[in-house]
Amino acid sequence: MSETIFSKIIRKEIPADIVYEDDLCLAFKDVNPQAPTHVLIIPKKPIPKLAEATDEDQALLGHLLLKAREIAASLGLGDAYRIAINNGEQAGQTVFHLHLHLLAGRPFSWPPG
Ligand code: DGP
Repeated sequence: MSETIFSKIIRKEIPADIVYEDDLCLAFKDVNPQAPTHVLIIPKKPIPKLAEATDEDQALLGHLLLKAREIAASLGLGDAYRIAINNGEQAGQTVFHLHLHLLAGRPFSWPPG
């Protein structure tokens, strides 16, 4: 697994606006927000992308989603938010450390661009 900027954020080697942390995951504000609220939720385990997660990661993946729910509630987002995962370059992934985007605070169109 190659090192990414997110590994450095996990190790606190570079700063980030952290909104939640536990043993398994870290959530911080996206440096290039695409909505008034834009938080990234990442596993501390460096899985490059969803396609490379394994059955062993089942509990971890569930943890990320449930934490996204909790973080959304703690930020007062109500039920108006979007969770997105970009998998692979052609789908818009630029940082190859699995992350959930939690976006809120504006209308979202469907399908996404
Ligand atoms: P994606 O395109 O799905 O791989 O999303 C990567 C996101 O990561 C993108 O929205 C910008 C964000 N990002 C990249 N580098 C940094 C950083 O150093 N700090 C923070 N907070 N966010 C970053």
